[in-house]
Amino acid sequence: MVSKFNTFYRHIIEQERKFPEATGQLSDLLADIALACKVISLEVNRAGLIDILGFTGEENVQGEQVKKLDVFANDILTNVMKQGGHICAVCSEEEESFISLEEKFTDNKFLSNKYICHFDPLDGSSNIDVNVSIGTIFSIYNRVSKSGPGDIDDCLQKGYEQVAAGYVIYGSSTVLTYTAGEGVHLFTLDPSVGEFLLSTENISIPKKSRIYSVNEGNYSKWSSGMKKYVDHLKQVDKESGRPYSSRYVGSLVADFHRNLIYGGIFIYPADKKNKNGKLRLMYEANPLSYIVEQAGGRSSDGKNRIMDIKPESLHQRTPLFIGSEEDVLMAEKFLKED
Ligand code: AHM
Ligand code: MG
Repeated sequence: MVSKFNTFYRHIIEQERKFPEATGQLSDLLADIALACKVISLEVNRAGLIDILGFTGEENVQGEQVKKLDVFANDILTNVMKQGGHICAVCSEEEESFISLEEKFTDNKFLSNKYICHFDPLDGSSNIDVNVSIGTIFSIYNRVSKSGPGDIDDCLQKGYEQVAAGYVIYGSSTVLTYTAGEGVHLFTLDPSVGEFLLSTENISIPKKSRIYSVNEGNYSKWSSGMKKYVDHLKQVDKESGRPYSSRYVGSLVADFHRNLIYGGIFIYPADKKNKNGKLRLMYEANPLSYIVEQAGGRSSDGKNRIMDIKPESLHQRTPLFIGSEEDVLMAEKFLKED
């Protein structure tokens, strides 16, 4: 239970005040992201109506072209980032390359565009048209270059260099979960006041769970270690809490969020067809890994810690095993047999 009424913005400012050298820019940047996500949330809620009225891809009553939701989310996020002036590069799962940005407030005594931001603007795209939860994932790094617009080295940093990460789920309510390295905190959007209000502070993921989330339709393409691991989870053994329950929404943010709260392991492994799995290191795996580790969980590609992987390209994929620590450790043990 939260004892005091607190907004997202007030919470991040309070967190930033713990560091005397902080300039307040990270708080402003996170507030910009939250604003963009409120706009996306509104549009997601209207999506069903837009479909009924047959607008998508056509002109609406004002004679404007109606954008697909994922394009809309990408445009809102990149535009808000461009206007905010806090970042020197924005990288999006929807864009081939990164967009570099000049410093905006040149009279500021601090370098204004000191951050890099990565987005998966609308994760769970296959669920957009069927009213199942989807979300936005974001990740923030300090720039490594000294000045000017950001470059590729700014954009390709290891996950452990993140200064903040989070996601917003557009579901039965809109929730925002974030970390800036001081625990994981959850906010719920109150649509009547238009604010994200603090729901839970310092979330910790259960050390061991009874839930696994994986697309089991790919079973025939898995390695022998992966097959044995999932077979193991399904065997009956009261003492170790098996069989596990299977829960798979098909939206990473939604599967991850449930497992963060109840405990669980989410897996998207490598398989015969997708040698590096399906999910993207920079846009999906790294931000969720930062969150899970802050919550006391674990995240790996089956062998190595996700946040230690040196990225070679923006859209690089990685196998992902993420969630309750003991479950991820167990999965890694089975994969060693491969
Ligand atoms: P997306 O970014 O195009 O939505 O793809 C990522 C999604 C994840 O949200 C989800 O976990 C996964 O793809 C589902 O993949 P599959 O349909 O192969 O199970
Ligand atoms: Mg995605």
